[in-house]
Amino acid sequence: MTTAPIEQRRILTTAIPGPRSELLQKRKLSAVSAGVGTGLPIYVERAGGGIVVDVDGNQLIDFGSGIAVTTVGNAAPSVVAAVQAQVEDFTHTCFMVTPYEEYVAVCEQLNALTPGEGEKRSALFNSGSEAVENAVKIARSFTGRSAVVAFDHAYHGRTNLTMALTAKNMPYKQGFGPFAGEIYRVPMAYPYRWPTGVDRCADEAFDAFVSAVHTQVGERNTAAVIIEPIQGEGGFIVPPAGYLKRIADWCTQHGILFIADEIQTGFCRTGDWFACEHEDVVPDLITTAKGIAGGLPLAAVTGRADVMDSVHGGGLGGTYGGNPVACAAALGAIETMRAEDLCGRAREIEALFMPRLRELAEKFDVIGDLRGRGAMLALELVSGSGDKTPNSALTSAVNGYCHSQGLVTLTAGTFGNVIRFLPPLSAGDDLLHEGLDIVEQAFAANA
Ligand code: PLZ
Repeated sequence: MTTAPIEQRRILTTAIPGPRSELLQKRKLSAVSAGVGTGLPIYVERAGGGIVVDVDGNQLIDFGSGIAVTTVGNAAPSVVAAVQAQVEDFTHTCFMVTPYEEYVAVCEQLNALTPGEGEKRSALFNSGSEAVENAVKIARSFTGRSAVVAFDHAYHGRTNLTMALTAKNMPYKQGFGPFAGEIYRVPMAYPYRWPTGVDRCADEAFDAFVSAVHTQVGERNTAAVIIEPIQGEGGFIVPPAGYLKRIADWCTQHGILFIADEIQTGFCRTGDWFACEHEDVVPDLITTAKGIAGGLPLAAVTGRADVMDSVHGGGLGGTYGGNPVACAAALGAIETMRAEDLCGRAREIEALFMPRLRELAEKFDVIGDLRGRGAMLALELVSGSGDKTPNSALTSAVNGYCHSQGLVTLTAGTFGNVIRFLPPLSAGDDLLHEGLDIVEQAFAANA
């Protein structure tokens, strides 16, 4: 077993990817379905703090956290200890057959940590998509209505129902239909691209939402409205202040459940436990996954007790949902988030990144927008000189340059023109600064 801590330093020993990774990628191509892509095909041996170590001995700086998952850091000590202890006791019984305390304890934590003072209940699942599917099941069961309203640029998963909720065709939906019915799409309050300008975005987007639900769907047919408080895959789109609250309040007036999909934004990522808190919004249901368990597969639906308890006994479940090892990992991760004030750390990371990204945006007019919150920040790239045409070619070039220099970055956005930053909250300031140096060089070399 390797136990020496990973030196928190970027080291490039080969080109990226190196020869061992290239060999593994060759095996991948002949063994793994071509449908499963890899953004940066370095093969990982170890990871921790803010570093990913590959099989060639390269040490890359991590600005991706495995898509916002390893918020507490990779192989975080509290997660490792909890998993090791649990795995020796038992690995699985199925909570629906013979239950165990860890599942209940995770639900208690979720009920206490999510926004809202009222009584709450939770249910556990394996993936974010599965949590979203179950939130919709619960909303339909409670309201007796079937329609679900989702937004432009939304991402909610890759299963059949969640593909229908996801807005973007390529690569998520192309050729995979027919999709689940009774899903309706409305415009998103996207300040940077609102046709009549950022100042009119909040009011006009809200009016467009209300009008679309009223005229096309009918309030009394609508079970739920689902929204990511800051859109993730869609490009880290932050709606204007107050917009989420107006949507949530309008839902309450009409007996429609407001579902916050906090799968990417949750668990300290945006500087609060949940992004809704920043907007003083209390969702009826909230979906979580990713950051919850330090890298083990776990997801949840948490919400008002009357809503969650309206489902008939046995109506929710799954063989592995709330697996004991994943639950132990979550308890360890949540303990670390509390003990190390990782919400505070996410705000520090924002304070470290923002001035540097702002400077970059002033220097390069191809950076059309800089947005996000906490350790969830992004740059939207455009043609420049006032032309907002999405610049996906430059986005790929910048992303590729970062990879070649040993910085793991991710792209996002409906138009593929967003570079996003999701560092683990365990990464030290020096590494974060070094990563940002590389981002600067990437623009200098390509813009
Ligand atoms: N809801 C808000 O961000 C997952 C998907 C990456 P799963 N986002 C990363 C990809 O290309 O598959 C996500 C999300 C939001 C739901 C999901 C779905 O979570 O755990 O991937 O099913």
